[in-house]
Amino acid sequence: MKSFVVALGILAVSMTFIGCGQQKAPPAQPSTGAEALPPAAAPKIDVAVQPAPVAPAKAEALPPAAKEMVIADFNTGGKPNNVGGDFGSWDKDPNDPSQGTRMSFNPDEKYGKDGFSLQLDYDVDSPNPAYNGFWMKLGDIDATYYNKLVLYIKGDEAKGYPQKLKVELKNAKGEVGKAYISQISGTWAPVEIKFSDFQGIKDFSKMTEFTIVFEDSVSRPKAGTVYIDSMGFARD
Ligand SMILES: [Ca+2]
Repeated sequence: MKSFVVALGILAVSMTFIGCGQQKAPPAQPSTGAEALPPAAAPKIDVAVQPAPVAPAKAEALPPAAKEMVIADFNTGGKPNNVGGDFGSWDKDPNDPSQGTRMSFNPDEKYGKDGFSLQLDYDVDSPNPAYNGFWMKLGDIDATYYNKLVLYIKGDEAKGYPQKLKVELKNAKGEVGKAYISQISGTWAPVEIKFSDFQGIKDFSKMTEFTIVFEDSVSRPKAGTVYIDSMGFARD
């Protein structure tokens, strides 16, 4: 009887060991199973053919444009003009000392309370053909919203001033529009010239330059001074 109990105990211990061995066995999982699988293909997105969504146009977003655009009020007493454009005087023949236009800024003769006007002292009294004047860049602005050139002008009573002078508007196409100002007096006066009155230019979508021309053929007297201020574009 005693030997039977011992044998039963050995059997129980053996079975316990066998059970433990079965529990401790590592799970039958292939360690390289994940690597063996082909890599999952990333979804291909071709950005170039995926157009960005276009925001719907908002008709009410545009504020009403001002009826006048000031291009040059000369109130800083220097360059550039109000649209960032350079300007200066020019002579047909810089080697002819008997003719020319001199540009300066005048704080006493000006249109409005503050700043300066542009003073142009011209001289076309020469034995040679003579014309000279003033040029100003317009920064390629689109003037199609407007329909006229506006500026203020005054002649100098003491030094004399021309009864007539030519103004030009040029565009990026190379068109040169020409018109004459003939209502100059010894007091500040507004000048308006409709775009349709400029001969030689049709396109006002990309404006490059504004010029003033004193010509020996029309400038009487042949030397004098005019003041210019608040030049720009406007619409009726
Ligand atoms: Ca001014």
